[in-house]
Amino acid sequence: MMEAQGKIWMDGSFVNWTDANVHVLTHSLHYGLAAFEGLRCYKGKTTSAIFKLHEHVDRLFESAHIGMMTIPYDKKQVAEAIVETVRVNKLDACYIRPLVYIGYGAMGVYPGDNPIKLAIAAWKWGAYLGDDALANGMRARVSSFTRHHVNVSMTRGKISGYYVNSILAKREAKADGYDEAILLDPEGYVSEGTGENIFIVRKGRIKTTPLTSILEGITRNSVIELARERGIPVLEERFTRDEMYIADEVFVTGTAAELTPVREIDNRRIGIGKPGPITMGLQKAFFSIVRGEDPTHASWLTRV
Ligand code: PPE
Repeated sequence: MMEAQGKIWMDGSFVNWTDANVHVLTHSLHYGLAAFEGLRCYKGKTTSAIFKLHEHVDRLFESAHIGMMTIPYDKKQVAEAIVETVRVNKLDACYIRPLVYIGYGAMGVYPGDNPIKLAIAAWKWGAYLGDDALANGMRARVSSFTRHHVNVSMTRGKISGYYVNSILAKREAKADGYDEAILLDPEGYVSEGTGENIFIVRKGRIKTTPLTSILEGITRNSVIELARERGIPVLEERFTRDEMYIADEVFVTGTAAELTPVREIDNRRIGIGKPGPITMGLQKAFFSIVRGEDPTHASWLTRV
């Protein structure tokens, strides 16, 4: 359960958490066309900072554009509202959720001139897959559900309705005792997790899914950059489920999941069954940057 505390930004002003309500005939609630983002703010030694704020704001606008929703603010206003939401709630480390949605007006699939609304909430959120998964790796299964076909769901957009597929896959995985699901694309190649991008490591090389069937993860892009800086080759190339089984290391990335190792897939041990050296090296590098301990990528952070 979430703690009902603090304020939520709604259409230009802050409202109390418990008053941040919408009408039950809000269009997006019925048909799932809404766009959202997830950002994290990290606590550093002297100040807190939001990771890749502008990249997330850009993607929110891109998702809205794909969904033909015109956000009634510019990017600068949205970025400022996100920072303000963290400040007002006096949070030093949190997850931030902006949501663009189609409001109350006409019902029926055609949204007509219904207003486009924006809300921004922030709350404390620990390790998405648990502290143990972050340290020791998680167990995943390949889902019985297929990831989106590119002409059914345009995965470059972070669109709410697409997550029905994620929820079904996640519930199935959890019911079967796994931590997470890995979905295959309609052609049978590995696409991504329910809320994470996926990487495999074999013989010192990294492979990650190309952008055709996945969300272009901001953490993914950052980790690719960090790996290449360390001289580790990264290929954006399709791979199969058996290639995961025989990988030396597997890990997933996402704002919520951060960089989580995978120690087992479909009851097959990955590598030695523990997070490997490349995974843990990249995880350490990532956390040092976001916590402001390593100043080499200061431009990735926006101070709050
Ligand atoms: N793929 C999917 C499907 C996805 O939802 C996410 C983020 C990613 C990849 C990684 O993207 P990025 O955060 O930019 O590195 N998933 C968000 C929602 C998770 C949730 O349960 O809610 C997130 O991590 O914020």
